Amino acid sequence: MFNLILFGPPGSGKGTQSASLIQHYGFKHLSTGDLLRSEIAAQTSLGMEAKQLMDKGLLVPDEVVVGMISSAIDQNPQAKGFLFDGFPRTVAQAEALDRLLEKKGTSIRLMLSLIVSEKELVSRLLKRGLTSGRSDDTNEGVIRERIAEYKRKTSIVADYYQQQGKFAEIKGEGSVESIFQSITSEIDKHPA
Ligand code: B4P
Repeated sequence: MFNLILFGPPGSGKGTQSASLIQHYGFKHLSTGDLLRSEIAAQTSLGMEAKQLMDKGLLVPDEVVVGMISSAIDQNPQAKGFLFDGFPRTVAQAEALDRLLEKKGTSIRLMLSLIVSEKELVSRLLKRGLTSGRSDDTNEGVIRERIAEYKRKTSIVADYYQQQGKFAEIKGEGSVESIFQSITSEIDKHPA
């Protein structure tokens, strides 16, 4: 089983590249952002609480996202491998993920980190905000807070996987296709 984490700041292309990677490799895609937005759309109490934080550019509590990922893993016993997109975003989430996968007799094979300048991140997210209807993409202040939250709590998660020898960086600027090629050539260096 090959389990991949696609990592990077908001707007770095995680969701965009995930769409092509699941087609190419048959991964089961688990995006905590998408799971949270489904809860918001269904107007559950979890979704309503998450929305308050997401609209400020802040992370949702670890226990909420870990609970969602745990049920999503349990609901997909036949998966050939998981692509984690936007998760883990804190060291506590990374540790919880290790424990969940260990119970299934598997582990993370690789974390790929998309490197994109802050100027480009802000410009991409503001552009997406024009059409996405996402309230966290329309306000530059909120976008900058999401990037600050990434620097405060998330960037350190890269060290966690680097120490385990499971980490590689990918240049995340350029065409979507050229970035996809760089990602697949890195994955193909790591047989399952
Ligand atoms: P997410 O849904 O994970 O969203 P994201 O980080 O904003 O976006 P992503 O990185 O996937 O976007 P992409 O680059 O593909 O998180 C939203 C919120 O949910 C968080 O702020 C947090 O509050 C909460 N949350 C989620 N997971 C959590 C967790 N684990 N713990 C706690 N809270 C959590 O796309 C960006 C834009 O760039 C698109 O418009 C795309 O078309 C464009 N783009 C992509 N590649 C490009 C390229 N090469 N060139 C030009 N444009 C490109």
